[in-house]
Amino acid sequence: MKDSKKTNNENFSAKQEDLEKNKSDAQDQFMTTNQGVKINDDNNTVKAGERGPSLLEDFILREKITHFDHERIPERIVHARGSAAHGYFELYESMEKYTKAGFLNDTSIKTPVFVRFSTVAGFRGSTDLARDVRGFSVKFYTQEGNYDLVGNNMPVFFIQDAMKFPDLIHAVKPEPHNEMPQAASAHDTFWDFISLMPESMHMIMWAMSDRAIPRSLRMMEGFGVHTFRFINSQNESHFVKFHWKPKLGTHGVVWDEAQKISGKNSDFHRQDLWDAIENGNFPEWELGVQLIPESDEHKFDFDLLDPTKLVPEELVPVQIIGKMVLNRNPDNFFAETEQVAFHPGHVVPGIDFTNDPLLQGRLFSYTDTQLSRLGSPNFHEIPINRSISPTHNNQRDGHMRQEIAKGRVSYHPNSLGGGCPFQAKIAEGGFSSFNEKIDAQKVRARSKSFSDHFGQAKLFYNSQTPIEQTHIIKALRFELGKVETLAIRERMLGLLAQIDTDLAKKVADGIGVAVPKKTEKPMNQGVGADSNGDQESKTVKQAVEKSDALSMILNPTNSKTIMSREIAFLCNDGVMSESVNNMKKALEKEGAAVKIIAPHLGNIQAENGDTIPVDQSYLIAASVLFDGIFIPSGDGIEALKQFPEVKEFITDTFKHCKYIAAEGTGAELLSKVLQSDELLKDDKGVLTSKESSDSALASSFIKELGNHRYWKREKMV
Ligand code: HDE
Repeated sequence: MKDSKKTNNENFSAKQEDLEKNKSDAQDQFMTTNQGVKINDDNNTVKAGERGPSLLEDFILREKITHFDHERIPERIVHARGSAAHGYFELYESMEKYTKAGFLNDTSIKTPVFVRFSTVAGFRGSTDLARDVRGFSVKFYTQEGNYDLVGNNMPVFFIQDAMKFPDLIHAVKPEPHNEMPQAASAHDTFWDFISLMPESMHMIMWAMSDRAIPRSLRMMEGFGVHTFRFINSQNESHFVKFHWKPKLGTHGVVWDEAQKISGKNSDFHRQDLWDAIENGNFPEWELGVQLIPESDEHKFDFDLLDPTKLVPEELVPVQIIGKMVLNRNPDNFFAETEQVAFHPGHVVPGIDFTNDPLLQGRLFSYTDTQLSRLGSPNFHEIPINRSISPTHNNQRDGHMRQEIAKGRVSYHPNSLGGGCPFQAKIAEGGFSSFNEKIDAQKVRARSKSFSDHFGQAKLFYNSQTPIEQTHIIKALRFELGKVETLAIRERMLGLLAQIDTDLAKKVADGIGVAVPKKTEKPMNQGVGADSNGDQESKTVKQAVEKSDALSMILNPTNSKTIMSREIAFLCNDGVMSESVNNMKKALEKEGAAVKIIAPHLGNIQAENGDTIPVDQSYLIAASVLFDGIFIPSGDGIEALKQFPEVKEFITDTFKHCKYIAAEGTGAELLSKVLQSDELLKDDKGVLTSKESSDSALASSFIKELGNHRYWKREKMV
């Protein structure tokens, strides 16, 4: 009993068609109650006389208010703030040798996906630019059922065992007595917990790097984090690590910028994703896998089951197997982005789990959380969660059941229903768990193979360029600087010293605390049943000591594209229209977006009388919302120096190591604002020309913008 395969296009649109069934459009329609009764007056309640009391019989009022009263559902306990989009996944080459998953076998299948990105700690209404891990959840609507790859933008995690997850989250969330701070890890409870959890050190390096403040959701890598399994049709298993590599490269902002963006536009990432898709700049990622034969399980200097470890790409290269394109924004935020329910346990035949103790805990948590968040075991019937392959079983009833199951049989085995629905044989696509051999004693313990807590933290730190190391040091100075309890700061310095003594010393210098001479042992250390579950840390020498893939700047997948980068043109009445138009044309040809900023909205009048429409005023725009600036030439440009906002625009762009181009009178304004020709002399991130409308300037500006930032400008610590 096998469903016939759909063609490529049929499959791709299958989810879209499925969602259509639930869409409504009020265009040209009467307003009605939820019972379909046309409403005659939606402005007034029924009263006893015009000025009299309202009547309880007003079923229209009661229905409207009751529905309103119940509009909110509990937000996700973690990953509450998110943004999502529809798209598809396409396979480059069949992975049949490793997995029998249909969507990874047949290159002609275009699999619909729904992808949700999120921050972890903040509430639903918090800011996008918090220093935080980003969730990267992909729901593949495959022909064999839904497959969810619920990952993050960092390849490792803070803890090794699910038992510690509630503690980690309680520590990072706002403190319980005063509910502060929002969407921030820079507070005592978080660092208290971390300072007692050496296993978190590798992840802390990632979280303190610029990976935690992405330039865009479209410019982040994604990782499955845990080691999973691919199972082929011969029931052979390979360990697999999943990677998403963004076509636009992996880029971050700087911390000062992130904090300012949070004030200027707390929806910065959400808006960027939405606008990119609306403008046809569909974000793309390639899917990569690291495959490890079952026989190599113990070949590494770390345990594949330990989620605080990554597999260096130098040891196992990432094989690119397909691409994902996001090409459609949701129609309704609540119905889709909010109600989508991911679960690492949503797997299809050909994909299976490992015994990673963090993953094992997750396999319980995600269904459980949907029950309280979405309120019913029928959450799979919500349109965004519905599988495109048919579902039949004997599960029945519950809140808000949509399906009308026919017949008298709701049990198996049965004879009255002809034995239906049938169980599928493995050859018919029935899921069967990998028959891993387990022969063990029941223990509540941590494997000794999990006890290297510093080796990969060192690898990560050593793989960063000096400027990236500087950012990590500054991030730690900021975070620990906000910690009020001295003992916590000291404990953290003790742990950092085990990663790198120079790192610890530099952080210590910034927070006015000395690195402790002796590292205090975290509480309850020891391995085994009498140790309260904690373990001794040891550092293992790594087979790989430096990996460019871990650095955002050296990342081999980074491209130099300026596609969809936003460039601000600082303009005024009296600007030279040729200067504006030529640079605009050159940038737009490369796919960048130009915004004309001026002291007022409406139009500005160019020197030659042309009118140029203004996109944003200086009151609304800010340097932190752009990737670079251009100051055109023109008689009116000098007058911009009287606006403090323009000055701030330029100095912030400079401070955040962004590229600046200026020509003619624009170049004069620039050097006046930055107040030092010396400052600009050796700065290759500032490109100026005495000429107006200089095409050579445009080409070098485009070339440099592709580098993302001119990091040489920033002082190292
Ligand atoms: Fe999650 N996590 N998590 N997590 N997680 C949730 O499920 C949980 C972990 C991740 O866009 C919750 O539906 C436990 C690792 C993402 O809707 C909850 C543990 C990774 C999302 C939950 C972890 C993740 C969640 C909250 C440790 C990276 C957002 C709402 C054992 C691989 C999904 C929900 C979305 C969401 C539990 C650890 C990623 C409570 C118990 C590791 C991207 O079930």
